[in-house]
Amino acid sequence: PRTFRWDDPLGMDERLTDEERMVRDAARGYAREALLPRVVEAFETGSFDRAIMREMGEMGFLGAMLPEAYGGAEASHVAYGLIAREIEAVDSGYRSAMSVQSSLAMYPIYAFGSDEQKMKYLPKMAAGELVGCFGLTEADGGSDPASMKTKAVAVEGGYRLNGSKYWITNSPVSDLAIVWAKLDDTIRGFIVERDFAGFTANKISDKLSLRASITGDIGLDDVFVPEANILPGVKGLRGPFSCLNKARYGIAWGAMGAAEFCFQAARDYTGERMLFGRALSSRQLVQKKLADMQTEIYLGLEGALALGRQLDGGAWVPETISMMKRNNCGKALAIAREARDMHGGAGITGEMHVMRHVMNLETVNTYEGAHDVHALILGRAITGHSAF
Ligand code: TGC
Ligand code: FAD
Repeated sequence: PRTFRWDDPLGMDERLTDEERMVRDAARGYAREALLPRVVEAFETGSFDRAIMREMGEMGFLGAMLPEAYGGAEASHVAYGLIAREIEAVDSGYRSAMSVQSSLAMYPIYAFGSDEQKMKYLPKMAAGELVGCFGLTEADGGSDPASMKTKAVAVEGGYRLNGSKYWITNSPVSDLAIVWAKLDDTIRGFIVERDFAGFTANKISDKLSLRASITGDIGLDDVFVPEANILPGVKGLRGPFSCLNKARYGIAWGAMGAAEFCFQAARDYTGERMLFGRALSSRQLVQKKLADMQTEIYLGLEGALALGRQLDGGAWVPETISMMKRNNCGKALAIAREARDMHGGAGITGEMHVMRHVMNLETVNTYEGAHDVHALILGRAITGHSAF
């Protein structure tokens, strides 16, 4: 029999393709060499380095699943998940930047855009030259995006947009926003460029979580959007939800990447920490915690892998995505908190990175459908009753 690997107990590594392993290793190298050294300061100062988008573009991490003709790498869903896992092992905010660009800004243009829109925006977005954001949430809407108030009215040559969005990742540094608005009571997607008159995007500064990611609002004051910038291929909530399917799937991998970092940090720390004459890791209580963490992480990753293979095969349903997003985010948050505790006081320092993961995962558990909202999506599928 082969030896038990504590950091790959179910032998996932050998079930990846050569190409997936290659992508994973490239993402791991970039994340550890280029992102880890700058994250502590970025988190402390609450600043996002726009250069990261270019770097990720050069690495092929933006819109990685899209065809080469649009600057993509034609990567599998599994490869996309592996990238998310490695980047989020450093910081959920950096994974946010990657997943918003790929799944929430590029994907809708690819899936629902015209040929002209695809050629105009996607290659530059894949290179990180243009940054996009996704405006669905409104201050009064949150979990209930169907209640959105942002409106589009047809005018000569295009549309006039009025309204506002809140909690929008990357909006203050974006060159374009995918804005979802009601046109005659039907939700439609619009590509709104930053320099369209009446468009504003201000940073939300009072954030104790995801500080290395920039979050803002979007203001739309009578913004004229030309006909060429409406997404022609979709009507209704299916549009934004199709993008969320991709992003939520990536988060299921990413959150486990953050949890894995915390688990490994707790293992290393308790292995070195000498108390009462022995290493902390020689204690039963500590070992049980490590075993619980390990079990949840590698089961969660197996679930993400199974889902990724379904997405790659084309036979999948959104409820499975809800299950994996919910499970992996909730478990990752619990694991990060436990790892923080096992580090004692050292666990609250920036240097150990664990407390930062705890704070970030609070957001990850809430955005892209809050933990309980995904429970209600599953509850509806189990019982046939909508309890929203
Ligand atoms: P409901 O009646 O369930 O559905 C309305 C229409 O949408 C279709 N649909 C989907 N289509 C594709 N994929 C899915 N997952 C879909 N879910 C629903 C559905 O078939 C229907 O189509 P049609 O043609 O029949 O009209 O809609 P509801 O209003 O009852 O909504 C239910 C609920 C609560 C599940 C939904 O509103 C929800 O998921 N709320 C959570 C909101 C959310 O996730 N917001 C995310 C904002 S973006 C974000 O957080 C980015 S953070 C990124 C980062 O920084 O990484
Ligand atoms: P609410 O909807 O007010 O929920 C509050 C609580 O009520 C939650 O615990 C929820 O689970 C619970 N709840 C809600 N409905 C029910 C119910 N029916 N029954 C029982 N409990 C319920 N949005 C975008 O569009 N684009 C982005 O790029 C983006 N980035 C974000 C970045 C950050 C840092 C954050 C914090 C959010 C971001 N969001 C973005 C918004 C995010 O998707 C919302 O925060 C999320 O959907 C929850 O909405 P809310 O914050 O208004 O909470």
